Amino acid sequence: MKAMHDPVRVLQIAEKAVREAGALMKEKAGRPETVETKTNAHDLVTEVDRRCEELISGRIREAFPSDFVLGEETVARHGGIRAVLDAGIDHLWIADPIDGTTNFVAGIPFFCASLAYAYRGTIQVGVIYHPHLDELFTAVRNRGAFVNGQKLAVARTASLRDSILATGFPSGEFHRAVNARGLGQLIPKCRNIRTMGSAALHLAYVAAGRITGFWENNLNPWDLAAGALLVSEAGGRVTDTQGGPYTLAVSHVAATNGLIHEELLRHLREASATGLE
Ligand code: 2AM
Ligand code: CA
Repeated sequence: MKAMHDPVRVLQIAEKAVREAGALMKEKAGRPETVETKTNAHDLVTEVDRRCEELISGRIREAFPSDFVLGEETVARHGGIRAVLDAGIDHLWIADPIDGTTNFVAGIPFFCASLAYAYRGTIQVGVIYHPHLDELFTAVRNRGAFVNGQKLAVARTASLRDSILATGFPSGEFHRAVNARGLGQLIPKCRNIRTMGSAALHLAYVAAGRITGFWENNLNPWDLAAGALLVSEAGGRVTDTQGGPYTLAVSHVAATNGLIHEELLRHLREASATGLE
C-alpha cells in the first residue's frame, strides 16, 4: 500500500504499543534478569529491552503487516541504520523500546518507550510514554503535540541566561568528551543544566516547556524521531548542531523553544561541541 496511513489509526496503534511496553518496563525496573553490554561497557541491553521491542513490533505487525520497523535491538539484522534509511521504505516505524536503559537497570524511574511513524522519510506521528508518571506524549504532523490529551507549547524564555538546558552522555568516549566541552561552556551561561539519561524524555520536556533547550551528540534515529516531532509540533525548533535541518539521519541534535536556538548553537560552536570537529 503506497498511500500514507491514517494518522489517527497510527496514533491508536502506537499508543497501545508504548503503553504495553511501558507497563512491562515499569514492572521490571531495577531488576532485569540479564544485563549485557553492546558496543562498550557503557552501552547496556537487557532481556526487557528485547521483549519490549518484540511487543511493539508485534502490535505494529498486527495492524500494518507490511510496514518495516527500525528498532534499536534488531537493527543489526537489517544491515544497520544507513541501509534501512537508504532503502526508500514507504511506511517506516522507528522504535526505541527503552530509552534510558542505564536508568532502567539502576531502578531510576526516568526511562520511556519512544515510537515514531514516518511516511517516505518524513515523521508523521510520534509517541513517548513515561510509565512511572503515566505521561503519554503524542504528536501528529500539523496537528500539535499533547501530553495526556493536554496541548503542549515550548517555553517562552527568550535568553540562555533564563534557560534550563539538558544534555546527555551517550556511550562513546569521543562524544562524551565533546558533550563535556559543551557542558563546560554552557553551565556559566544558563540558569541550570539537567542530564537525566533519556534523550527522548528530554525532547518531550522541551516540547512541554519544562526544559528550554536540549543538545546531544551521537544519538540514533530511535532516540530522536518521536521527540523531534513533538518539539516542532509544540512550536520549537530542531536542527543538527550545525543548524542544518533535522532528518532521520541526524545524530548530533539541538532542540529548543526556537528563541534561544542560535545562542545555543553559537556556544556549541565556540566550545567545539557540535560533534563534527
Ligand atoms: P538508550 O537508553 O536507548 O541506549 C543518554 O545520553 C542517551 O543516549 C539515551 O537516550 C540513550 O539511549 C542514548 N545512548 C546510549 N548509548 C548510546 C549509543 N551507543 N549510541 C547512541 N545513543 C546511545
Ligand atoms: Ca534503547
